Amino acid sequence: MSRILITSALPYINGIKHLGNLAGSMLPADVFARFQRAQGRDTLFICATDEHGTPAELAAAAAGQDVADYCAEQHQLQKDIALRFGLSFDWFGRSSSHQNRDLTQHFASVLEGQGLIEERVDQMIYSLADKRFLPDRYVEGTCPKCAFEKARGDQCDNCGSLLDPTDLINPYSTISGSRDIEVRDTRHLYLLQSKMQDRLRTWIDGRKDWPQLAKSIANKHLDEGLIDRGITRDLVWGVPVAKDGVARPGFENKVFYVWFDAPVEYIAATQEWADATGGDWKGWWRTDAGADDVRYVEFMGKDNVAFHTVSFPATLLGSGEPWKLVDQLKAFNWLNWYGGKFSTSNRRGVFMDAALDLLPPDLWRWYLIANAPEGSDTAFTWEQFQSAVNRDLADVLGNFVNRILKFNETKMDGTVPDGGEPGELEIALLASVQEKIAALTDNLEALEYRKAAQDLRALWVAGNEYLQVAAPWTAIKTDRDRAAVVVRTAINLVALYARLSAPFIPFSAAIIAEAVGEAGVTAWPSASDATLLDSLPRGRSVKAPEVLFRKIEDDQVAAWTEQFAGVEA
Ligand code: B3M
Ligand code: ZN
Repeated sequence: MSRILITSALPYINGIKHLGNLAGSMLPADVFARFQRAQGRDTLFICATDEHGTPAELAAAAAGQDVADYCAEQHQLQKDIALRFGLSFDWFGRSSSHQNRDLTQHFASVLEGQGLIEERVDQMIYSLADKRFLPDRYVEGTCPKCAFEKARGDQCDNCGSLLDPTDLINPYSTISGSRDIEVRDTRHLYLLQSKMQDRLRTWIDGRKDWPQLAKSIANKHLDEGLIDRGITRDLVWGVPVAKDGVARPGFENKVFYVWFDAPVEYIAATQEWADATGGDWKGWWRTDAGADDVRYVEFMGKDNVAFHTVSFPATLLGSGEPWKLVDQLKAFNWLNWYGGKFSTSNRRGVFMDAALDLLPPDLWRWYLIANAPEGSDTAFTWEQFQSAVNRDLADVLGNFVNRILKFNETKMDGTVPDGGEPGELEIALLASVQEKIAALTDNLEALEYRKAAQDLRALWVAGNEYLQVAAPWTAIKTDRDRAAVVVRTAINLVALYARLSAPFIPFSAAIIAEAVGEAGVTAWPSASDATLLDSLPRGRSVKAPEVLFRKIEDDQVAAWTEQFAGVEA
């Protein structure tokens, strides 16, 4: 398969995301996209803001803004920050686009045609104080499954159960706090997932190479038995329940549920991209238009897995149309802030904008990938972050690059030296580098981020160890040819590091590449290439860059620990 479609879970529009959101979908997706492009594969990396539903309405209300204006503003903010983090989306769309409206309405109508949607009269929570229905996040209460007291109407954050507002025990309005609540009849559309149980089971059983976390979550939901889900809401903001611009009778004041239209936006955002660039969206999404040879990989936090393994595939499969389904789904656990959660309201933890105000993006990228919450939840600590930056980036990579290039400038003539033949040390180094590149390539392909980061670090370490033993500063005193071999080999390693590090730390990698005259050279090296350590043209002038990675000092750690610890609610 030569074409790679990548989607990252769509960040909610309700404010700047924190480092956990970045670590759990957008960043690993970006590393994968960069890696695939470097291998020369035709890659399309899609993301968007998720703009509908109660989170958007509540956030706009809190900001005192009209919801459409709020979304437009926040979309631009998130887009700018993503760019500054180096997230290389081919398209960053908006789920409020007309493409998504049309496609969402299309899916609803074909699903209904397939007998998979029906109207039901539902009991919903109505707030007398607020004079309105309270869908999803407009209501909170005690979780019927785990007794967590602040479960939301759509999902319990404590145990992960998907809920309906009427499931909640002791519910209250999140608008007014009022418990003056009654259950009223209202008409809604239901997606009959129960009818899809067998088809989904067969499909998921066929996903042999799904990472474990995703597969176990999917099977848990199937084992519990799929239940029919309401896919409309009594809200104003969202995709109207209409077909071809004509409102469905009885649904004039209703919209589709945000989780019905959000995943559809993966496709609609590709249409937005196609409309803007002349690209061929069908070739990526329709198996009758060439998408059969696409490998589609999704990235998301674990709380999103149920929607991507059950509801969205139910929409695609149930339509009876030839849509491309996900091939691999990479899910992440939580990145916590020390023991607890990130919190905007309590100013706990670092959010994406604050992160960039403090330090360059690559430092965050490296730490977050090297410590990706893959096997279990992990906790950010400043001490770990400091050590990742100082030890890995500054002491190992940065030191190697600067040491050899500075030496070459002061003791040699500042060009890739000619002369001499590789000796035993170089032959051994080549074998070790080849082996490590093979491991790194395999781990990236297998979406094993921590392992991949370890492989990359091991490559950097191998360079330092080589220099230590080969000691060009000693050789130069007696044997200029030998010094030339060592320096040449090391400068080739520098160029190799630029290419291998680029998916992880693209900004620094570009500076390193530039230093050795390889700007824009990003092709992923082949592990079996015998010229890996001797491919730069001899005589090319090379130059040590400015300090690549500034170390984080203890007093900075102390100050930031306090600054981002949060205030009690
Ligand atoms: N916006 C939830 C989240 O960011 C949601 C993902 C939608 S993916 C289609 O966790
Ligand atoms: Zn619960």
